[in-house]
Amino acid sequence: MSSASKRDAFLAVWPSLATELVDYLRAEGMPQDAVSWFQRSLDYNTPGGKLNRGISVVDTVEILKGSSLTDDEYKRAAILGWCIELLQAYFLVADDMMDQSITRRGQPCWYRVDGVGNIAINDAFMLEAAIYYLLKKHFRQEKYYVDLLELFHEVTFQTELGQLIDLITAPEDSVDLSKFSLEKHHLIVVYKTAYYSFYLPVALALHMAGVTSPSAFQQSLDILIPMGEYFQVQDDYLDCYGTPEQIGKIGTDILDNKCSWLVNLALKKASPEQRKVLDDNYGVKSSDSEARVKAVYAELDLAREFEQYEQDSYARINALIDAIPAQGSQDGLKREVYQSFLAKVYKRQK
Ligand code: GPP
Ligand code: MG
Ligand code: MG
Ligand code: MG
Repeated sequence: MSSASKRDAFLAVWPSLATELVDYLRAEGMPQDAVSWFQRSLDYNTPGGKLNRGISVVDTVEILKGSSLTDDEYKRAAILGWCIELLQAYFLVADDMMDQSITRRGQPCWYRVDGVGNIAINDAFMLEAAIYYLLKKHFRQEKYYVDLLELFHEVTFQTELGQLIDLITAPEDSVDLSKFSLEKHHLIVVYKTAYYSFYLPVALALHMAGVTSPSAFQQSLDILIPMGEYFQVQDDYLDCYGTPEQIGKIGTDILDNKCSWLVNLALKKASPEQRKVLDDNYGVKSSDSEARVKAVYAELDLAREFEQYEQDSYARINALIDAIPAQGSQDGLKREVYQSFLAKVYKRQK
């Protein structure tokens, strides 16, 4: 199946899930304006992205099974996929407020929509609550139900830890670039991105496929966490070098004093003069300062550094994948699970 038709098939499941969620509000006797508000928040924030995480659940379940899914198997895998997309929606609504972002997926960030503002905080909580409503409704009878709950809870906590260090490493009022390091960056991105974006889809698929052996989950972590780190370095790169048309959002990392991969590379390579420009302009909320930082990035040829990093990461992750026996490991995990994931993100432009 082409990736466009995969996307269409996955998207086709969404309306019925949104309906189940708003029907719950109706059943609780909520007023019509509340029902409409939730419907609008669900539709504005959940389906508009690349849907890589959600579709990966379906792809992985199919690869683990080794043949096409029945309609019912497809639907259930897609529901788990949509639960990750709801988790992502919850994180993004909140992250955009914390990062004071302007646009997301080519439209205004939800908190910036007329009449929304701080209500977006509650909307974020409701997007998270929707996950557990759907899990209970559709998976309560499965013996792996508790595993699903624990997994979502653990991965959410890990992401929040990552977000915490992301935020406290980037205070608005005191810029101190000596607090940054690639080690710090590694910790931030593994926690804020890799667990929920890369490990979670595969771990959900493993539970659904009835895999219980801890070594299967460990193998997934060993490969998917480095892949998630690579993905967030791409995100940091695109924040500066992607166009808003491409990436659907306006980069804010320099203005926000973020411990981005780019600034860490710049700090490693900068001359004393360049370091002074960075110290004076990084995290200063003005487009002139942002432009001065970007000029130093250009002098240091960070775009080339990134290309090199991308090649090296690709080789390193492929080596991890190739270490799995060609016929699959004992636990039934095949190289293809990881190859299909890597193919989705390698050299991505958005
Ligand atoms: C990506 O950071 C990380 C997240 C979206 C996780 C947020 C976690 C919470 C607990 C709210 P980012 O700010 O670089 O993403 P983007 O560039 O898409 O804004
Ligand atoms: Mg952000
Ligand atoms: Mg952020
Ligand atoms: Mg970013």
